[in-house]
Amino acid sequence: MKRAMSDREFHARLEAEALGPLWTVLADTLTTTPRPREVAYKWRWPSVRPLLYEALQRVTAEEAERRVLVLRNPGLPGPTACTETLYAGIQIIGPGEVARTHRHTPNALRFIMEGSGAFSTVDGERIAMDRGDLVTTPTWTWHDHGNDGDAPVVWLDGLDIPLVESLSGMFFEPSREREQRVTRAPGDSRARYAMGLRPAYETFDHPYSPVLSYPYNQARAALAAVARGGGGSPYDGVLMEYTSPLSGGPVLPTMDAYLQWIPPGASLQPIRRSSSVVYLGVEGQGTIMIDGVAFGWEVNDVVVVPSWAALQHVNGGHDPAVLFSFSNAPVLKPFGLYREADA
Ligand code: GTQ
Repeated sequence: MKRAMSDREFHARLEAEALGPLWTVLADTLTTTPRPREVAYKWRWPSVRPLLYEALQRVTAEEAERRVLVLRNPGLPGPTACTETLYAGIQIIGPGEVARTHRHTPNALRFIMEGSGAFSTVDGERIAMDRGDLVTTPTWTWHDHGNDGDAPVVWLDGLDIPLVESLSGMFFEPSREREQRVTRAPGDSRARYAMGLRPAYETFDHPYSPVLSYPYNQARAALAAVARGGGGSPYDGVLMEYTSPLSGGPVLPTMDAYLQWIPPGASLQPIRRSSSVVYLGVEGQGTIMIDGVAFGWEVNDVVVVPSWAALQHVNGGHDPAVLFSFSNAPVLKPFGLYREADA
């Protein structure tokens, strides 16, 4: 085709009209497979912990609203992005402190890493937070945190902040009450929905699990029992999903969560997934191979696995390895965007 003017000059005239050629960007847009900007990364607990305890001295929970070190993905520009859609942070609350009541559209989950005696009050129910527990504060639920113990309590926060931002769905509201009044009996959500029973006279009309707490002793016992029975997947070992007892689906509409057991000596099969996953070491140690690079992990290390990276779990030790993880798979699945492939 004959071109009277240079392409460069044509593209400049397009740009002046807020137009652009598709044909120069098509191959970088309709990529064969996902090409996320998020990169594989590991945050080592021995590096994070002293900085977290320094933050405890430097800023009060009152000043900070939430005293959190954000796990910022080196491949992403945003100040709060661990993956393209997921936020992760490590929060610390000292004895007697209060992280005041607020609510927001992002969903949150917490996995307790260190300490005991903390609690979150979620929509009027006081939820205990002890090491290994999973506690959720679903979208738009009022929540405040406290610590009645005599030592700091630390947990991993998982939220869908980058997703909510990208969808322009962010809403936030502070409460007039610094601490919520407790209006529900202890264990109310568990009694109503986690015992294989449900109140026959009420409907729970929210897109998230009515169970706000999944204590570690129960989750760990289930995991170990299934592992003893020889169960497991060739890719993940014994991978148990925290579920909503009503839907059987994920605990939160935008994030699913798992507790996982990698048997001693296991070198599992590699797999790619179009979800992004944040892993937290809970017991023992292991290695996550990501696109051929070894990320050795120990307790309280965090490892992020990008979408479509080749992922392989290895446990070269003599003890079982236990991992917690959360992912954005629930956002992908309804739209046909979730895929897996052998790697
Ligand atoms: O505890 O409510 O890591 O609102 C980020 C935002 C924790 C929280 C975070 C939050 C919270």
